[in-house]
Amino acid sequence: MYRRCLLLTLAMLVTVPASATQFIVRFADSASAAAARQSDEPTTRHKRAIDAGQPRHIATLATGADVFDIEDGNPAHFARLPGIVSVEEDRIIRPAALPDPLYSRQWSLHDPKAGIDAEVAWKYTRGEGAVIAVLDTGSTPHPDLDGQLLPGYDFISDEARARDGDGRDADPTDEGDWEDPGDCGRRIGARSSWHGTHVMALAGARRGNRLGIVGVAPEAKIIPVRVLGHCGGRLSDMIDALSWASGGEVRGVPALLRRPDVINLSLSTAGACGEALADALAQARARGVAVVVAAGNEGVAAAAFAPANCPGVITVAGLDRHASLAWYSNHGDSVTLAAPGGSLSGLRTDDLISAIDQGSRTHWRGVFGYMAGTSMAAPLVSGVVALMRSADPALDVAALTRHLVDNARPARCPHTCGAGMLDAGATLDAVAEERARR
Ligand SMILES: [Ca+2]
Ligand SMILES: [Ca+2]
Ligand SMILES: [Ca+2]
Repeated sequence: MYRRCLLLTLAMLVTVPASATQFIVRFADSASAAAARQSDEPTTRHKRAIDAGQPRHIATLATGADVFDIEDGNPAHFARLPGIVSVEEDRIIRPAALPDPLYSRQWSLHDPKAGIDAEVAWKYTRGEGAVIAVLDTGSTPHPDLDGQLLPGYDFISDEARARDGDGRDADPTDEGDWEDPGDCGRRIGARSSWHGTHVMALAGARRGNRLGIVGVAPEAKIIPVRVLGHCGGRLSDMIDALSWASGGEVRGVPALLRRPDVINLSLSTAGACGEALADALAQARARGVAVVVAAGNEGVAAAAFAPANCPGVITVAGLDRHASLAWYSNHGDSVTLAAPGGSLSGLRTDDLISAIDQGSRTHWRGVFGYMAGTSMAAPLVSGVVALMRSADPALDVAALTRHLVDNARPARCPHTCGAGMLDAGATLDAVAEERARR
């Protein structure tokens, strides 16, 4: 019977690569094993010089199995040893492969100096139970966002701006924000940006799907809310979107199924924070929803741009590949903290890779591409807020902000960038510690 087992096993070993020379062998009884181990005696080794097929004993494992080496790598030579039950290749084992192929390019998450130390934060949570609303250009079908989105809404009232044939509607699909020459007060045209898709995936792209990137909070859900279309969006639409996305009532719009933990605003407009906008933001905060906003990309004081300059928001400046304030980033007293936004130096790998669409105008197919800006820095903070809420749902907006600020680490900012650089690991350590003390 053992002989038959051996033959079957050897038949399966046909696929062993030619380079394999070590095998793990199990014997039926200790006498057979002991006899086979004699092959490592010096006299037999000497004999091996004229017999490359002689199995040479290397070691005995804790389970009682034995490891043999065969010089020419042909396991058929085991046929000469009596009492063998099984033979298998002593395979090379490697570290578990990272299943998201572009994760290695996400320096913003794991670079020792310029990254936010996401892996430490993920020891506690990957965002289970948390929800992030992203008010932006809407979403486009993308495999790295499959299953990540909750029902959203399209708040663009103006049909021409929306490009979907009507005003507000329940479908927040990004219809493309391409510009022809002369559109939007600009002489040259532009491809569609797919800005909302890029921002959403930075915060919450799927993990472990063997595709693309990993979001900061890959187990959190995202509510796509469309407020930006062709040549941008109206403040009034954004105000209603903020009210709705924080659990408020908006006439004609069905209520949210689940109030989000954080709203991401990777958008800005020049000027003071108007009262209507400030009201909507204050209401969101009162409902327990944190609002994270981009500082803006004009390279000046963020105080000149709304909603970066609004009270009660978490305003995020952009850092480059070297953890210094990026040349384009707004800065100053309105900034709460900074996060990686990319260098925008022309070397694209120093920017942030995320999900986009390949279509130059309308949706074609989901791919991945690099972008830079405070728009990319903000969703990293929103993702960390989702992680914090997942780790401790009792945290209010003041506590969330305090944890981000207290656990930020120093960044090189010639003009101030608030508390410094977002540190997801230190922040989640602090949240877990505080929760354990309660
Ligand atoms: Ca519409
Ligand atoms: Ca629509
Ligand atoms: Ca992925």
